[in-house]
Amino acid sequence: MKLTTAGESHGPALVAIVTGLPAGLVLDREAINADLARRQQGYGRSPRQQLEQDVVEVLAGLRHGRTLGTPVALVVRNRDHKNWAWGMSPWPPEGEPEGKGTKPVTLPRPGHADLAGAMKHGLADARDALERASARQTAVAVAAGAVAKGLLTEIGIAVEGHVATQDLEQRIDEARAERDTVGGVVEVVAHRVPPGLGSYAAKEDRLDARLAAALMGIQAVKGVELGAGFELAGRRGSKAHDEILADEHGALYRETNFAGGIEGGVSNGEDVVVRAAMKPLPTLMRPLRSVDLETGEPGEALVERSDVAAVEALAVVAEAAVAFELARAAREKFGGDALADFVAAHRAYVERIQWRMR
Ligand code: EPS
Repeated sequence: MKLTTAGESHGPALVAIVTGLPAGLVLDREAINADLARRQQGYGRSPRQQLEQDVVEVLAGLRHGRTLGTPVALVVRNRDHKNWAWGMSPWPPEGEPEGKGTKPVTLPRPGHADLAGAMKHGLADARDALERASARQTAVAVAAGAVAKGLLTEIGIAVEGHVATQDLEQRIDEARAERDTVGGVVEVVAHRVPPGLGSYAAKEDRLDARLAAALMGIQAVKGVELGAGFELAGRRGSKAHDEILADEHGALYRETNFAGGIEGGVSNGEDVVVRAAMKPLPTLMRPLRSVDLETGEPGEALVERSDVAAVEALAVVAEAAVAFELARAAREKFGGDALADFVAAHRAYVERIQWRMR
C-alpha cells in the first residue's frame, strides 16, 4: 500500500492516491467524512475551519462503494480557494489581482518552512513554499487513514488517537489572550494488532521506525516515542521489559506494556502505543524577528490568520497516520488481491500462532 498526496492549502483541492488496497473492501463514506469533521473540530483552531466543511469525493478505484483493487483517488476541496482564486490560480490568472495571496511573502516565519523552502527552491515568494508545507494537507491524509481503518477493521484492529496533554483548553485560552500559540502531546493506541507486523531484518522494515517516520512526517511534530519511550532510558533493565507469562490455557500474555507493543521492530500482540509531541504553531499574531528576503532589512515575520493550537486535530491526523502504516504492514504480512484472501490469511496465521485477541 502506498499513499501519495498533492495539494496547496489555498489551492483548488487536496488529492490523495492510495494504491495497494485489496478488491472488495466496502468503504464507508460517512465514516470517512466523520473523521474529516473530527479533524476540524478541535479547540483553538483558526476561523478557517468555519469556512471549510471537509467532505471526501472519490474519483477512481471504487464502484458502488467497493474497492476494485486499483488505485483509489480521493479529493477534498478547499472552499476557501474562492477567496484566493487569483492568488492561487494554477494557471496564469486573468484580470486584475484581487482577493488574498496577491502580494509576495518575503518575511519568513521562524519555525515554518518559509525560509528553507524559499532558499531550497529559489523562490522569491515564500508562499510558493508555505502553501504546500501547511498542515491543511492533513485533511486528505485523514481521508486515506479512514480508508486504512476500514481495512484494519476487517481483521479486528482498531486505532484510536487522543490528546495526552493536561489542561489543554486552559493553556489555549491563556495563549490566545496573549496572542501566542501552544503545542501539546497526542497518543495513538492500536488494539488487537497481531504479533508479527514489521520486521527486525532491515531498519526500513521495522514497525517502530515506520510509525516514527509516519508521525514525524506530520506538520509540527518534533518528537515521537513508543511505549514508555524516553522514560525507559532512566530505568533499570529489570524494570523496563514486559515479562512473558502463560495463562491456564497456555496463551501467552504480558502484565505490562513498556515496549508499546513492539519488540525488535515487530509487533508483539500487545496494544501498539505511540505518542507525538507537537511544537507551538509558528504563525504568531505577535511575530518573531525575521529578515526581508527581498531587501535584506530586519523586520517582523509574516502574520497570517492561523490556529492558536491544533493538538486535537493532531490526535486525529496521528491516528490516520498510524492506521495507514499498520494497514500497510498488515497488507505485507497477509497479502491478498481480494479482501477475502487477506482476511483468510490473517485468520490462518492467528490460528497457527494460537494468538488470543484480547
Ligand atoms: C495552517 C494555517 C491555517 C490553518 C491550516 C494550517 O490556515 P489559514 O492560514 O488558511 O487559516 O487553518 O489548517 C487548515 C486549513 C486545516 O484544514 O487544517 C498552516 O500554516 O499550517
